[in-house]
Amino acid sequence: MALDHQVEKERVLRETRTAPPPMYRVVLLNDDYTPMDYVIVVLQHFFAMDREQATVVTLKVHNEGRGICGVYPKDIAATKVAQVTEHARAHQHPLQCIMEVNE
Ligand code: TYC
Repeated sequence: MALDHQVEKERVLRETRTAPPPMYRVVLLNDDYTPMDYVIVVLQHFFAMDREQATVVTLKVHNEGRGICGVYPKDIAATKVAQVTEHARAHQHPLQCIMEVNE
């Protein structure tokens, strides 16, 4: 019967649906040595922020210990973390950038 068919289709859909993949926050951590102006440039360059947004995030990290740079799929978040870390080390700054699952 058409109704049985519809009910069966709905059951199959329900049982095979998969949750969307988790997203990841990229987070900057505060330290006592990395210059503010350097952090602002990093946020503009790697996270496409304008100078004003980058300054707000930098001051948040400085005052609160950490701040979110953006939320991305896992591989993009991992690439951002690697790029920021590599850039900071190349410029002798101890800046720490991490990723964490967004729920
Ligand atoms: N606390 C640093 C200073 O006083 C500035 C800073 C901001 C460092 C953000 C890291 O992720 C950071 N120069």
